[in-house]
Amino acid sequence: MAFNDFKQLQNVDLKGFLTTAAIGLIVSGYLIIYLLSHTPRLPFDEELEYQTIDGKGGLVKKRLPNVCRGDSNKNKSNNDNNDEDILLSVVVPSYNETKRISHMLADAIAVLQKEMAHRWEIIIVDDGSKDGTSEYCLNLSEKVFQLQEGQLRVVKLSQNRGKGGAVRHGLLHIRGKYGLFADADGASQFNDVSKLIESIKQLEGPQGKPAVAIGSRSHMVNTDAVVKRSFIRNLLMYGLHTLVFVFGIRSIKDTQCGFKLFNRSAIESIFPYLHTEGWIFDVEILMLALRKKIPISEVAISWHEVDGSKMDLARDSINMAKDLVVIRMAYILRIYRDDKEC
Ligand SMILES: Nc1nc2c(ncn2[C@@H]2O[C@H](COP(=O)(O)OP(=O)(O)OP(=O)(O)O)[C@@H](O)[C@H]2O)c(=O)[nH]1
Ligand SMILES: *[C@@H]1O[C@H](CO)[C@@H](O)[C@H](O)[C@H]1NC(C)=O
Ligand SMILES: *[C@@H]1O[C@H](CO)[C@@H](O)[C@H](O)[C@H]1NC(C)=O
Ligand SMILES: *[C@@H]1O[C@H](CO)[C@@H](O)[C@H](O)[C@H]1NC(C)=O
Ligand SMILES: [Mg+2]
Repeated sequence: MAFNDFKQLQNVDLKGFLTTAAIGLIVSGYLIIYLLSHTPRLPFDEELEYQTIDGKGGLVKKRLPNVCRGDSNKNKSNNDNNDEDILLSVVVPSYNETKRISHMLADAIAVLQKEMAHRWEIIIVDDGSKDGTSEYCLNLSEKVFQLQEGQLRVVKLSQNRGKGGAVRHGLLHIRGKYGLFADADGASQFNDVSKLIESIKQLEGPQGKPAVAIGSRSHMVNTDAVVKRSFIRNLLMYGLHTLVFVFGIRSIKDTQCGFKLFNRSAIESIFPYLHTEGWIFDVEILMLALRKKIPISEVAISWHEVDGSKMDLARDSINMAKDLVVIRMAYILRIYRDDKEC
């Protein structure tokens, strides 16, 4: 009798212990992911305005349109070019880019003017640069490119948000039917945008379904562009590829290319739900697209390394790895939702 009692007690104790441990583990796991999860900050009021040249040597400041409200800038104020006609909006996230951006802009503007007359705009999202990137770009648009009012718009973020935050902000305030984001370093040849547009048109079909076309460098892994990068850079690249593969995106070879095209409806269904503001945001974009069954095409593009990377290899790789795990776990634990704007 006494012996049996003892055994029972032990059994209860062990069960109790295991249950407590399991609950503790789940709760602390949830708590850790919750604490590491990220909500993009709301834009400050001044970040909802853009600056552009007025074509007479001065600058004007105006309110940005909002994709989610469905306004493609329909307030036909004193804009002489018809805003609703904009085909392509190019968002350029820029952080301390005075040394690199002029090449990229020259390349882009030449292609845009040739391929789509006046039906384009460029939105520079200056992510709290300390080197006068905004002023530099406005000056270029007047003195070098001789653009018209509204063609090149500069949005200045008062505080640095990270590339993901800047791209999100830019794409949510475009006028075009299509939105492209492109790196300021001009690493991709802007010409290739026509390949992306061709590809996205096939995906969206006649009904204009949401669609995404992304540039890909996966055909280049064995070429100079990649092989010549430093050993450590390539090691980190392979590490990241492995991690991305493990944490869920297997159908896409190059997730990180800074040249991605979305149609308006894809922007509406992806970007309001994007949590990540750091470097790994590309992966969350693609995850959201996959979850929402938005078709994605990968298009091979030309690419060359450009010096002056803003990436801090040690710090940023660790953050990317951490954010990648957080994104996947947060969606599993429903801390991140793809049906609730953040
Ligand atoms: N908004 C924002 N953009 C940034 C930040 N850091 C870099 N960028 C932009 O992100 C783009 C890519 O930056 P790069 O420094 O060229 O990155 P990279 O080392 O070439 O990285 P990969 O292109 O992924 O190989 C550029 O347009 C930068 O201006 C940032 O803190 N905030
Ligand atoms: C941007 O420029 C400021 C001022 O020159 C500098 O302190 C900062 O480290 C720069 N950031 C990057 C990522 O280059
Ligand atoms: C504007 O650009 C012109 C031509 O490149 C240059 O000469 C001038 O110094 C620039 N001004 C400013 C304020 O950057
Ligand atoms: C997708 O973008 C294209 C751009 O031409 C547009 O025509 C279409 O309406 C968009 N799809 C939806 C559902 O809005
Ligand atoms: Mg680059």
